[in-house]
This record gives sequence, structure tokens and C-alpha cells, in this order.
Amino acid sequence: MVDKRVPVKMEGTDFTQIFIAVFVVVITLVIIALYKRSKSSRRGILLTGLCDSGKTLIFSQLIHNKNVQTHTSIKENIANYISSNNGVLKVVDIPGHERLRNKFFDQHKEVTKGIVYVVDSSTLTQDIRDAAEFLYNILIDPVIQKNRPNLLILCNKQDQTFAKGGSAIKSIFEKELNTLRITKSSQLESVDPNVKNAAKLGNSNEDFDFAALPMKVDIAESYAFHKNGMVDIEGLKKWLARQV
Ligand SMILES: Nc1nc2c(ncn2[C@@H]2O[C@H](COP(=O)(O)OP(=O)(O)OP(=O)(O)O)[C@@H](O)[C@H]2O)c(=O)[nH]1
Ligand SMILES: [Mg+2]
Repeated sequence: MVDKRVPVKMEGTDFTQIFIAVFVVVITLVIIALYKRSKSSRRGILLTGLCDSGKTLIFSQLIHNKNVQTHTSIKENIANYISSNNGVLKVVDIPGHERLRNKFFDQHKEVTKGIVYVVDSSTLTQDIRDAAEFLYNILIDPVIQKNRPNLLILCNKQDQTFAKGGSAIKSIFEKELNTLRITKSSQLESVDPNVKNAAKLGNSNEDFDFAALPMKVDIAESYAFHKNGMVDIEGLKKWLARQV
């Protein structure tokens, strides 16, 4: 009888393919692990916004549960915050002063998981130019664009009679950011016609809309002080619980 079994040939190329496949899997796993590690090491929450918007009082209410007499901050306040679902976040209250805010923002932006942009809802109409420009500069920051931390626009001082509500503030910002985006990109184009899209924020073919940004944007209302002694920072606390 003739043995019809054909010997299995293990050619060199088979081993090479197996080796490449294993190598690709290992590299992918290492990249995933590094990405997860870098994400979990980002647990910073930045309280930022113009001077006097209430960041330090909010920080005090959040961390120490008490009202304090505040003064214009000249340095940041940092503390761990345990959320209602037992997550630990590092909250950083950044001074709003024009000369200081960029320095402190730059120091903490790499580890930022979420940004709370605090607004004085009772004076926003007067301060909208500054408030929108500051927010714009945060949004176009290359580190922020890379890490895409979540953003909460916290409409503070809701105890004040003429405070604007959250949805009105959202529209006011969107309108001003739309104008800013047009001005900034034409300024840049006049310097260098090749940087047409440098100031691109969201979809520049349409009116500015927070929903078109790569990060998740939420709006909440708060008051960190009320003459009747009450405080409402529940919207902020709920948002923080979603960041852990
Ligand atoms: N009525 C009212 N006053 C508030 C509220 N939150 C803060 N304030 C007051 O607003 C003033 C400014 O508050 P701060 O917390 O110092 O403001 P900030 O944003 O830290 O200001 P900078 O440190 O200068 O950036 C203080 O007199 C606070 O008591 C609020 O919700 N309602
Ligand atoms: Mg302060």
C-alpha cells in the first residue's frame, strides 16, 4: 500500500506571520494599558473663570462645607474631594486674575479630567467679552484639545435677583464664541494666509454650538452664598460624581 499522507510543511514564512501577529497583539495591549493609565492619572478638576465669579467660595463649600470671607486669590487652592459615589478627585481653584490664571492653568492642565468654568450669572452681560475670550483660550489650548476634558459651565450667584439662568447663559456664550471664532481666524489669516483653520473650534461652517466640540459640555446653576444661609451646589456635585 502506498502511504498517501502528505507531510505538513512548516515553511519559514508561517513562523514569521505568527511572530508578526503576536507582536501586533502585544503592542496593542501595551498601548491600551498606557492609554488607560494616562487617563486614570488624570483626576484633576479645575475651577476656573473670571475674578469674583465665586470659585474660592465654591471650593470652600465643596471641600470644607463652610462659608468663608474670600479675597481675590493670588495662588491656587488644592484639595482632594470624595464624590457621592466615593471617587477621589483633585480639585484646584485657580485665581481668576488675568496675570495669574494662565500660569496656574498651565501647571495643572495636563492632569485635568474636567474643567468647571464658573460664571457670575448676575454680571455676565457686562463681562461677556472677557468671559468668552477666556473660555475660548481654554478651548483652543493644544493640551485641552488633545485630552478633551469634560466641561461644566457653572452659572453661579443664582441667588441674585438679576442672575441669568443656565440656558440663557449657554446661548449668550455660543453667540459670543461665534463672533470670537470669526475674528480670531481672520486675524490669523491676515498674519499667515496658510493658517486658515488654526482657530477652528467646532464646525466653522455653522454657528458655534457647544455640542459640536470634541469634549462633553454641561451647564449647571449654583449659588455658593445666599443671605438666608442656604447654598446650592448640587448640580456641581452631581457632575463631579460623573467624572470619577
Ligand atoms: N451672592 C452671592 N455671592 C457669591 C456667590 N459666590 C461667591 N460670592 C461672593 O462673590 C465674591 C467673590 O467670590 P470668590 O469666591 O472670592 O471669587 P473667585 O472666583 O475666587 O475670585 P478670584 O479669586 O479673584 O478669581 C465673594 O464676596 C463671595 O462671597 C454666590 O453664589 N452668591
Ligand atoms: Mg478665588
